Amino acid sequence: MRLTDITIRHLKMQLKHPFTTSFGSFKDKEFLLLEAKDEKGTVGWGECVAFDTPWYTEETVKTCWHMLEDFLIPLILHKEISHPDEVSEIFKSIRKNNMAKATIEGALWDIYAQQTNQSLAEALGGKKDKIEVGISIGIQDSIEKQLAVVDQSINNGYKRIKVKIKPGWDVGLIRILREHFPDVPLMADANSAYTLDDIDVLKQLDEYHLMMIEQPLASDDIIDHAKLQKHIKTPICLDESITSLEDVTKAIELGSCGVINVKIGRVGGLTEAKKIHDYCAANGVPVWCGGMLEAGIGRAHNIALTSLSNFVLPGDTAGSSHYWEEDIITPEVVVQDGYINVPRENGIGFTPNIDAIERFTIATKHYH
Ligand code: OSB
Ligand code: MG
Repeated sequence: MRLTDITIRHLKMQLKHPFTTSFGSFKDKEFLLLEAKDEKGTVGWGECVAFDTPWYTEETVKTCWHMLEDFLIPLILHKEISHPDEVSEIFKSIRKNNMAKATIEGALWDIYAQQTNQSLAEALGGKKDKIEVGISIGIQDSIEKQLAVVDQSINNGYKRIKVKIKPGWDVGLIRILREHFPDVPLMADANSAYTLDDIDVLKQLDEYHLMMIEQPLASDDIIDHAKLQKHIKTPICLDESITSLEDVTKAIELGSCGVINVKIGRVGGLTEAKKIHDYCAANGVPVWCGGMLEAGIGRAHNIALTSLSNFVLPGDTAGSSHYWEEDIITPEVVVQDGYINVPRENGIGFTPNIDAIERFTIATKHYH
């Protein structure tokens, strides 16, 4: 493969429902799409998961475009590549900026899969033909609304419910959810809203048999999480803190978590995500695939990754219609009885809907 043309598009899509976390709320999603063509004319797609503000990690739409245009694209254009695993070596001189890197790497994996006549799932070594999925529910305006959304999600077949918590919207919420839904697989995500001063509150969650609590403490911490895990029974799942396989090995060694949320963008691409999957499988640590409110291209990559065998817990890859009035792929991602079928067509297995993409695009630039 030798990339000869790259197009970056900046899209803005309105979310069906505003999404609220411990750090604030958003009504629409701005993100970059990358379309890459190689010398044989094969086209691959990558979606950059960075948001327009750095609330989740430090990257943003603008930092990613800057990294892509000024550093990453010049390193990779016209370079002969035999396998996408080589991308990390090509980008070795660039520190972090994982979401920007993953955008190009994802497009190359798509091209690689097509040229080797495989689905992206097969190219990654995924064996499942369907994946089990859960749903992540943002903070609602009232308990009544929260109960209604959870109830609807259970009725829609989602295999586990994740709710967002923050100080003041935690034990009370979980207690009421457990009164109404005593047996539903339930977990809470704090997006790093707590500190070790909150141990007493977090301990109170122990009695509600949550599957896990996701990223309770600082977004770059693994030391305090290890301390916290000694005081609480609920398994800790790390999200923000995990940016590489190396982070995973250290977190497991320290006892900072019992579960890992894998996000392709946060760890710098599918190759690193697969390495994390393999390491966790060998060490008996369950993993699941997180979400970044992706549009169809990113969602397709998540589905392919989740087809690997150690993705044993339902992920956050809900159906297209949960987020969008209209997604940018055909067919859209459909969840039935809590499962998504893994496509078997070559590449990502969904067709980018260029007409929809153009309508959501607010800026475009070509590189060759
Ligand atoms: O912390 O997992 C998170 C969305 C945006 C950024 C971070 C997170 C989330 C979610 C929703 O929880 C995942 C999704 O539905 O895509
Ligand atoms: Mg999270």
